[in-house]
Amino acid sequence: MTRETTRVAIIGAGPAGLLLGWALRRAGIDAVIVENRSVEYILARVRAGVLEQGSVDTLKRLGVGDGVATNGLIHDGIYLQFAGERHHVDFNELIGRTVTVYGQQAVVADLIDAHKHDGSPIYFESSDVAVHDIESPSPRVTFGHRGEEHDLHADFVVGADGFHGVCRPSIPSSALTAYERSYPYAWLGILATVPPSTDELIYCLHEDGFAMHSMRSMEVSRLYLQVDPSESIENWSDERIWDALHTRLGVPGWTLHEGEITEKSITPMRSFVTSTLNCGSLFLAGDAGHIVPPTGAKGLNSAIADVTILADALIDHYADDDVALRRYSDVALGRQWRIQQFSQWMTQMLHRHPGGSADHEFDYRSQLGQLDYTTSSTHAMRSLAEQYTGLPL
Ligand code: RFL
Ligand code: PHB
Repeated sequence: MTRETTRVAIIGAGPAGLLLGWALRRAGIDAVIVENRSVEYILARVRAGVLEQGSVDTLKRLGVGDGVATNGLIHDGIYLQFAGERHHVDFNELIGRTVTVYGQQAVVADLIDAHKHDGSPIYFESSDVAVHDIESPSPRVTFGHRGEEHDLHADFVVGADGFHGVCRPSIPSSALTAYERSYPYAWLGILATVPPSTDELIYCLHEDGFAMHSMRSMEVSRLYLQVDPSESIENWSDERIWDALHTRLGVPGWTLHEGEITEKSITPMRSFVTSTLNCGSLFLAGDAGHIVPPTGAKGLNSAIADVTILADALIDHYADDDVALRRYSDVALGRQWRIQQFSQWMTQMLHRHPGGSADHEFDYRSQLGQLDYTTSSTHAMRSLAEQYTGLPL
């Protein structure tokens, strides 16, 4: 058994864990990151694509913003499409803010690169990761790594291990309530090697269901289709996917360009929030504490927001000021519930609710009314712009 000590033991090398480890390291606070997947697996994982202005500012402030500054695509707004018409919502014109298209994969690659040169140790491919004694001031993490058993002692453990991690379940059930809802739809997402057919993201409500056109670069497009959650990816040939995308996204005078599909998968949609992000010496950050449906592009940005708040609170703690650390859970969850509301609103406005009932047809027409209002009232567009580009920390 190898015994080690550190200040902060971080579980998970996703964006939350990597950014926290990096922020602490820059402040001279020792941290160790324990991850159960391989570095190759993490670098290949395709997920979110849009960074709020505040997330970009955070990456730059922490010295890991060169990639996003060089390769990020700044977008002034988005398109909302419904009833066969496409409407532009110009955030920059409405409120003077923008978003940046830069894949989560690239954020993670930049962070791993920074850690390699001058960062916290990362134990990739760890097995049987478990947290102990979280209700005491000296918690521990045990794990196997390259045939050795490790016993890592820390002042704090941070669960940045995503929705399916081990940290949230290690909080006694009497200390935590889960608030959640599921949605009767899922997203089929593809990556295609073809220049985007649009300059900014298109979110579309069509009679057949939601569709979206996003991108990763000027060479790679990312597109999504609403499908049933029980749908199997085997039922979706490339041809069927492109046909559905043409049908849903098509407007007169516009062409959707097809390309080779290099990745396709189906992601279920869920909203989930824990009642607390703190139990004793354990703190949760990112997807470990909350999940949103992807329609508002908030998952990655929320992880970055949590970490920004938590890193500053831990830095204060080591400067003998505990106020922010004690308030972390309340502050992060307060912001999170606003994001939950926005993500739920965007999701319900833009997806076709399944079923053949009278409600179903009523809902669709009511959604068209909501979209008509949202794209024609300056007040409504400003509200959308404010939330999509990111609430202040
Ligand atoms: P992550 O990225 O899930 O990272 C958690 C890390 O913890 C590791 N881990 C463990 N490590 C050690 N021991 C254990 N027992 C462990 N269990 C897990 C995992 O391997 C992983 O490396 O969480 P983090 O850092 O909080 O970041 C959050 C974001 O990843 C997430 O919010 C978004 O990607 C959500 N999301 C999307 N958000 C968007 O805004 N737009 C999107 O298009 C979008 N697509 C997605 C997504 C999430 C997906 N998931 C979770 C299945 C697509 C998918 C497929
Ligand atoms: C993406 O590019 O993957 C993406 C963009 C915006 C969203 C969701 C996903 O709301």
